[in-house]
Amino acid sequence: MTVFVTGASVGFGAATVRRFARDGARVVAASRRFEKLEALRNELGEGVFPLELDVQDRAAVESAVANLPAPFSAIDVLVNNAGLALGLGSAQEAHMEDWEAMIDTNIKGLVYCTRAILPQMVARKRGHVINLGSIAADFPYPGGNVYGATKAFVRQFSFNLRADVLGTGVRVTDVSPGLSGGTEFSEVRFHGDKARADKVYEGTTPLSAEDVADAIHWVATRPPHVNVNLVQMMPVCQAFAPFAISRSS
Ligand code: NDP
Ligand code: 8X3
Repeated sequence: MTVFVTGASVGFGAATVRRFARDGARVVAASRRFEKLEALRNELGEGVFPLELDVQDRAAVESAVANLPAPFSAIDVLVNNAGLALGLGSAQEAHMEDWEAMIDTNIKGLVYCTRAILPQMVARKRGHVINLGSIAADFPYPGGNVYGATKAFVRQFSFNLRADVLGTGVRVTDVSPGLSGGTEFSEVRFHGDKARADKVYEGTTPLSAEDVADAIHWVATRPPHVNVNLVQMMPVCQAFAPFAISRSS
């Protein structure tokens, strides 16, 4: 099995590379920080192909996929994991640069990778696209604005992909985790403010990167006739908020 993981340098992506490599899969590990990908290859062996790639760069995505070395070029599983949240400000205050970066990565990057790899899956009549969504796709929260909307795109794109690939044997899954620690997610969201990021997880046992990698691995290893459409997962310490009501008196 050959797996292509975006956002593989840290977090869910690195855990996913480890999970599949442990089973003897060949894994293309793609992200911007090449030294972290090289470290993964050194840790896991020649079955890992480190690929420096910014998924926002459409030409780079197309060229990288077209020029993969032979043992890694026939991709069975694409894990569209590269993504980020930036900021937690309300829509009227948020920075347009943050919004653009989320749209360019979570939506456009995911679309570029999918479009570059899907045709070979359809031609081979097998393959699996696994997209990292989020509970933010389902449940709005203050400051989630564009991040949540990008993940709603991921959900709807995943389900629409299924409609298109019906009859080809290709599978599509949206894996949508909730509060997850042990990754750089909150540090990135708060622009490097580690103290603020750490507070997000204070007093909780969040999902770990390994929990999410397990879910990704599980959906990819079901029998070929089984398509898991959606995995929505939260840690036990997380549940749903009541509706917010603004009262004038
Ligand atoms: P991390 O910040 O730990 O990892 C994000 C990964 O994405 C990094 O490997 C980063 O690598 C990569 N990345 C970011 N931008 C680009 C880019 N332009 N091109 C290529 N790679 C990129 O986050 P998580 O592991 O926590 O999150 C992974 C995914 O899961 C994201 O899509 C996130 O939205 C989603 N998610 C996270 C949750 C959480 O609470 N942690 C919950 C639900 C969903 P590099 O910097 O080297 O490029
Ligand atoms: C990450 C989970 O709740 O921070 O997608 O949006 S949340």
